Amino acid sequence: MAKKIILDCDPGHDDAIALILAHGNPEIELLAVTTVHGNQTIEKVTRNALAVARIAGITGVPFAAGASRPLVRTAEVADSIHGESGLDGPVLPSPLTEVDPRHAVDLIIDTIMENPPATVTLVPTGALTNIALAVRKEPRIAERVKEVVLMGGGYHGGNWSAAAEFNIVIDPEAAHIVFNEKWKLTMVGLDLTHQALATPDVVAAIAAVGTGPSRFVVELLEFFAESYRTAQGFEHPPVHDPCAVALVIDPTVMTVARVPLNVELTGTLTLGMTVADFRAEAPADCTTHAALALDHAKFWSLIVDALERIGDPG
Ligand code: PIR
Ligand code: CA
Repeated sequence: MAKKIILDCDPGHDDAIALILAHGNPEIELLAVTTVHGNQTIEKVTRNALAVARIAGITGVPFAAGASRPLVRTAEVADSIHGESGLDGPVLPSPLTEVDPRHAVDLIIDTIMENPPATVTLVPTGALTNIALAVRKEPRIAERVKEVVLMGGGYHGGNWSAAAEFNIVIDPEAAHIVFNEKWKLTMVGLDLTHQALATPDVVAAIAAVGTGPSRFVVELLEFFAESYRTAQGFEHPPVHDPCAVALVIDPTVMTVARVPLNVELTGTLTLGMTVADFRAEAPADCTTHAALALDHAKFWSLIVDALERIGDPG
């Protein structure tokens, strides 16, 4: 049976690839796409999500716009990485579809409550503002979801500060809410995603698919590579967000450990740090998990397979 997911994202180069992977993989049933402030403003990331839907031929899936700013803090964007549009590099087509009239938070709640218990997986790949608001508005989603598999955080260090990763630190209070709910949560953090490097062989395999969507992904990766070279000193860019989708598709694509996790809210140097306690075996009531090691070849073959399957949508 296909795995039902809600993708809550802020496209974003890697979010766009996560969306393409979710759409192109036969194991995934994409129930809804919701957007959140983050890589760029809510207006820009929502427009980007709809442009990606057009490129990949995603129809019949509701897209809804969510929170425009964090719960407590001032909004911050990652234009140094994703550019002025949030998806700089390729020429973006104008969207063919419109956003759902519902707020993302309501679409998330409705989708989870309309589906049978333990069938819907939440896949957040941006700030956790919408997810935190959703579980506060409708607390029953906490026991009704199957699990939460998110891209964010990391137990070794950050990318937006020495200690913290972008998705967590731009809305740490929201992340704190999400990490402390009693749902099963898996953090696919920087420790894992910094292994998902778009090396030249990977880019060549994607280019060889030879379709419009594959060219789009190559152009995304070229811009992302340049950002990562200049802003973060990486030789090849880490492609974060599709890792969370890949874990839902195939649990053998990475190793995961059950480990207590929490989010630092009061540190001066460590605000938004995701602290993992690896000292001893996790207590029986621990519901948090962290991704450890990636099967690089298996991961990238999922991306190539999804592009093959999508082909050239009309
Ligand atoms: C933000 C991102 C990626 C790189 C930097 N430097 C900043 C975005 C990605 O979309 C991903 O979801 C997460 N946030 C990685 O930190
Ligand atoms: Ca993202």
